[in-house]
Amino acid sequence: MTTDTRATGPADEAQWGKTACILCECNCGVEVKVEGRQLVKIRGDKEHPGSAGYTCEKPLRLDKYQNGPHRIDTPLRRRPDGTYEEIEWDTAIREIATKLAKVRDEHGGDKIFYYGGGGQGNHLGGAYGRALLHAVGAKYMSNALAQEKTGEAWVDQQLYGNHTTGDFEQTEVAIFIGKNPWQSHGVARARPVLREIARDPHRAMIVIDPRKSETAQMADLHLQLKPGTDAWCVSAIAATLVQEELTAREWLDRHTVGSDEVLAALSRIDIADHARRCGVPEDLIRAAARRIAAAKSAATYEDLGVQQSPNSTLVSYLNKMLWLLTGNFAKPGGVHIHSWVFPIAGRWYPVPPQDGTPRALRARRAVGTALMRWGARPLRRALAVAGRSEWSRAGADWGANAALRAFFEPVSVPAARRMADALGRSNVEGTTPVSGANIIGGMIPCNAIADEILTDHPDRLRAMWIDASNPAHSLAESARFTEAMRSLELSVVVDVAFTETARQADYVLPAASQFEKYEASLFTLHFPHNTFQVRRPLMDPVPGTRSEPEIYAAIIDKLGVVDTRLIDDLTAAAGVSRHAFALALFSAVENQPRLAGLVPYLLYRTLGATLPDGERSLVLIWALAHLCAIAQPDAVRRAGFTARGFAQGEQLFEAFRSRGEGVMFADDRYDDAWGYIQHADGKIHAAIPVLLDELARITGIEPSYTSEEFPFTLSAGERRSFTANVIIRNPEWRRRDKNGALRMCETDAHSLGIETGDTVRVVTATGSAETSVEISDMMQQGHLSLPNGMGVTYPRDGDVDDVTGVPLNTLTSGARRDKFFGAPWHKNVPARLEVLTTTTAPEKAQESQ
Ligand SMILES: Nc1nc2c(c(=O)[nH]1)N[C@H]1C(S)=C(S)[C@@H](COP(=O)(O)OP(=O)(O)OC[C@H]3O[C@@H](n4cnc5c(=O)[nH]c(N)nc54)[C@H](O)[C@@H]3O)O[C@H]1N2
Ligand SMILES: Nc1nc2c(c(=O)[nH]1)N[C@H]1C(S)=C(S)[C@@H](COP(=O)(O)OP(=O)(O)OC[C@H]3O[C@@H](n4cnc5c(=O)[nH]c(N)nc54)[C@H](O)[C@@H]3O)O[C@H]1N2
Ligand code: SF4
Ligand SMILES: [Mo]
Repeated sequence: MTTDTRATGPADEAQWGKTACILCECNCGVEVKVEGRQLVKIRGDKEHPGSAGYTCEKPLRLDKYQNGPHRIDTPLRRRPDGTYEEIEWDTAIREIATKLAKVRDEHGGDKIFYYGGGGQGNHLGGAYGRALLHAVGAKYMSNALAQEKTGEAWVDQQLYGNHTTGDFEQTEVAIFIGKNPWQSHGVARARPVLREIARDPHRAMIVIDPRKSETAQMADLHLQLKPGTDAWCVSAIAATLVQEELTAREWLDRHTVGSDEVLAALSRIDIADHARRCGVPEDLIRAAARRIAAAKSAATYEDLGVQQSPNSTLVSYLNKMLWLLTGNFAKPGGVHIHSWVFPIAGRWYPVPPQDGTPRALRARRAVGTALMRWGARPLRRALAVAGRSEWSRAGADWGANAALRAFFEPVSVPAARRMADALGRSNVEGTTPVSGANIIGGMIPCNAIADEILTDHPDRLRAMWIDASNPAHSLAESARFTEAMRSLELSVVVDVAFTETARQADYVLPAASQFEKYEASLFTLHFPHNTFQVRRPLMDPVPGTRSEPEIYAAIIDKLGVVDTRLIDDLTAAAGVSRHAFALALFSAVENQPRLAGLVPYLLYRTLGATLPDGERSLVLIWALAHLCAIAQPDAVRRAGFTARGFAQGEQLFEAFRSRGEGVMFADDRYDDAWGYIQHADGKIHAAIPVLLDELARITGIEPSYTSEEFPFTLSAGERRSFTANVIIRNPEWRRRDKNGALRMCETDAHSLGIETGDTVRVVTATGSAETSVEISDMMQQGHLSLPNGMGVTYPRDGDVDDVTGVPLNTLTSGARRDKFFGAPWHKNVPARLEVLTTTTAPEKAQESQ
């Protein structure tokens, strides 16, 4: 039990515990008053280093995530008739491990697919899940990022090999492209930050959105384009920068290569013609470009409006040209590459310390690596023997400490890289075996998953492990994904709820909730002050549920892929000291590189046992703290962790563990952004030939996505005040818009003879759904918008399942996707409406008589 670790203070404060909101990637710090198992009061935590007390309206009802009939508390096994029976944990673990091993042995471990591993607030479990991938020899995995962010990630890789974030707190001109931060956040303390920009006459906001979204309503310039035409709109802005000579030529010459090709391509764009195609007045496009160019600083943020629309990868590239061509990189208010605790997708990059590298480093690295590699076993044996008495333990610790001091600097980067590459899986590249889809950041496109299963290709996927995600609901074309799941030899779902995906799985494993175990989110994307919060459990797990680290460790135990002598030796080393353990672990991995991917499991089973009761899963945070300090020693030092070498990671870990409100772990400098570029020449590689070709191609295309049969464009997935993916299933958590109405403009509604509150059937090429209508002046003619996160089952009065709102992916198609990285076009679904009830129209008619 963990009550003793919670906040102390006046009697009535005793039940308040620190944690975070888990409803979006911002993970604002909150304090929660717990009574029994209820989260009775929730308030922003002023001590949180990122959110500083801010929250939006959503977290107040987090209890509806924590408690309710949706929670499952026993493993379930599917019967042939599709119903589920409760089974014991031991049975579940044994049967699943046996079946995983069978698929591995008969078809190869690479036929086992891993999906998910975390949501908006939980990444610790998924990090342990990476060990399972390695234990079965899996190769392919994916998660929700591969249906939104991988196109942008690829563009980032080409340009500078890293991830960027905009400085919206300070920027003079904020540019939001298919992004509505008022509702969806993504920017820390989004609403005060937006209000501040809107209020300040010297700053400006430019919004590119077919809707007059809450953010667009605050904008100085709203480019209300036709849905799906961003490629023409954003290229016209970039072309204006070039053709009106508003680019930062000198800066580009100094800091980039290939910008001439970009400038040449953009100089060929017919701005007036592109303006016409996207439906935005040419004057407005030119005004936007001039405002950006005149500003001291500008930063852009693109999101689903373009990432789940046609030409998404090209638009990601064009978006970056807006700040790049104007030199808005690595300066206050601009766009920056930032530090990480651990990159959620992509490579782990060490940034060498600036105080010079000792000359003998290479020699010491060679000696240190050789010693680790060849001395691994004797070292472990010695530590095991030393662990037996206090006297020899002290001596062994002294020796280990001295060895680490001598060799840490030269060997820590290569050793850490080995582990980070294995865990980050960024070294998995290429294409998928069946459909040939591009793998980015180690992930296959979500839209390719069903293609990789529903085939008789010998290399098709045969088993799937799904953790903390609901793909049967959240991925395009639910029916096809469901069919794919059912055709597998084995499917396992780990979740807190009996989700749409769980209802298709062979086994369902009930997880402890995010308030019942240690958790953390790896969305550490801030600049210059990057923060990370490790959250303690607020209560014990619901009996019958288990944390993911426990689940993964139990399955890997059963798979029997790790020599028990290694576990014994590492445990003995952990008994000596963390120095000794680190040395033993590093050398074990150096000696047997395949162990790198199993590190989370090895840690959990060995060093984890030395942590106080209940804190075992924090052992991975220990490793992450070290990886973080090894990767960015200077930024971590500036954040106050001034010890050197191994001790710096220890210092950071202690802070992660003890500061419940979160920790500012890195203090970046504007100049660091240059050091964070991963190209050897330290420059931004501005030209991406394949996308410049694509730009030339689309200039010849007249965008048109609708037809006589489907005259509307449906945006399937608007973020609203009370949507949060499907983290909270209970529809009662919504204080407004409970049913998630379809928004449309007045002209369209009246031409169909309908009013707010009427019911229509939305029909697409894939499916249809009934929904109520809300007339909204946010919408332009021909554009419809439905909220995300709806349409899930929820048990009413104990057992009857209710569904509130539209399950969007019954309407979407897996085939309509980006040609490069497969992102679905959820924001651009051709649709028609059939009017079902028009209750208000006759009333209106009566009123007017
Ligand atoms: N309240 C709430 N917040 C959330 C979430 C949530 O479920 N609810 N989910 C979180 C997640 S996972 C994500 S990825 C983010 C997403 O955050 P956003 O991408 O900001 O959210 P959306 O509302 O999906 O889309 C943003 C805007 O794209 C516009 N749009 C539609 N079609 C087009 C188009 O063709 N071009 C352009 N330029 N714009 C278009 C829409 O009108 C909308 O205003 O939100 C996060 N935050
Ligand atoms: N049509 C359409 N489809 C979309 C979108 C859209 O706009 N339109 N948005 C897309 C986007 S951007 C995203 S990010 C995805 C999100 O879709 P998913 O990745 O499927 O995420 P969620 O729906 O939030 O599902 C998270 C799951 O984690 C479970 N969970 C919560 N806590 C825990 C825990 O501690 N442990 C475990 N094991 N499970 C837990 C929840 O019960 C839930 O089932 O949806 C995508 N799908
Ligand atoms: S939903 Fe997002 S912005 Fe709102 S409180 Fe939660 S983490 Fe913060
Ligand atoms: Mo997302």
